[in-house]
Amino acid sequence: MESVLKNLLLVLVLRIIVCLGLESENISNRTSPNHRQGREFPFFTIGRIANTQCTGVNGLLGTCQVRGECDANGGIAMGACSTLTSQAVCCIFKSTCGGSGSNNVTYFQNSGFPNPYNGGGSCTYTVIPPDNTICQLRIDFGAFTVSQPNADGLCTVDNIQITGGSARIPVICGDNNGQHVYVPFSGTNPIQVKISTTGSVPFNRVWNLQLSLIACSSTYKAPAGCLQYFLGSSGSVQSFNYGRGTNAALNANSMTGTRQMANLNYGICIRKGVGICSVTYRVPSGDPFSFTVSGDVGTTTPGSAAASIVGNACNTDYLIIPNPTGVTTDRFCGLAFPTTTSNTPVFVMYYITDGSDTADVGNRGFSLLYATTACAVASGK
Ligand SMILES: [Ca+2]
Repeated sequence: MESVLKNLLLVLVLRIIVCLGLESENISNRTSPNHRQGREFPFFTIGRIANTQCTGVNGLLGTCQVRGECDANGGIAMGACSTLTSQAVCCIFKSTCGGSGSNNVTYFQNSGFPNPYNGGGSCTYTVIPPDNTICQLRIDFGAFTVSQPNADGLCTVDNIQITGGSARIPVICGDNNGQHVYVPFSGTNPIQVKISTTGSVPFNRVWNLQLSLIACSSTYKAPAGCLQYFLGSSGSVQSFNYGRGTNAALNANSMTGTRQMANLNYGICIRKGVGICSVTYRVPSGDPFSFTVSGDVGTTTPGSAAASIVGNACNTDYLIIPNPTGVTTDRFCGLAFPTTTSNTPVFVMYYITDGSDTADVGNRGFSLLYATTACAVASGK
């Protein structure tokens, strides 16, 4: 019995060795333009490897590359990315202050990550689009925690500024784990991602930004005008720096400041799948502060129907949901949010804030759930 198993194992090992030999020959042949015909695995080419996104054994996203290419580019090999050959590795790129590159995916981290950075100065990573087939940069804030804004929502101590693209990207700070932004490239001009921190203010600053190039032909490309683009058929949307705690900063009236970022004006879009007709936004249960956009949290009970304000009375900080059904206005503010359904060609809402919060007290922004709904099936079928 044991000898049978040994023989089977030997045959298996020999088969693997033969296969790997064929494939590695195939790879080396493919690097030469003179050898493009009649290979054992005609679907398997170097070009195909180089262009594929992969997930490394550490869970990070990388680019499938031949091992030597990964080493030469300064990447870290994180496991195999092809079942056909061990020469193809999932190549992960990490960088910190002063870095630049054109990789499909790069992780831009604070110095010493995952430990926090307590110092000051500016830290920039520059993304260089390889050519004009790349249209957008998606930045996922795997981690991004820096100081809170001042009481008016201005990021005066720490902030992130993203420049060089063809759209204005708001300056943000505070707690933004899990947030993301899309930045459209302006031709092949580079985009700078700059994090500025004030060393004289002690704070455990942490960032790990996933920078992904989005091809013009990609189904993940955001529609024009969308700073954020949510791909799931349902999910949650939060304003930048939304959180359960209050901002400790006091405003000019010695009242609790806001967590909302000042001077915002951006679009939040939801992907509209095939056969989908509408999207509904609602507040989650269990968080009375989930819509505290304008007003005084101390004197009005957040979440009560009476605390909701709509229409032209919303003129400082507010959400616009175009073409909502069942209501006569598209503006929403105050300290509560009525469940709202919209059925525009592109699912979008706009978030606008002004430059101060002196008249308000203790607002936190919003945390809404969304769910898309399929079109009604025509009767008589
Ligand atoms: Ca305001």
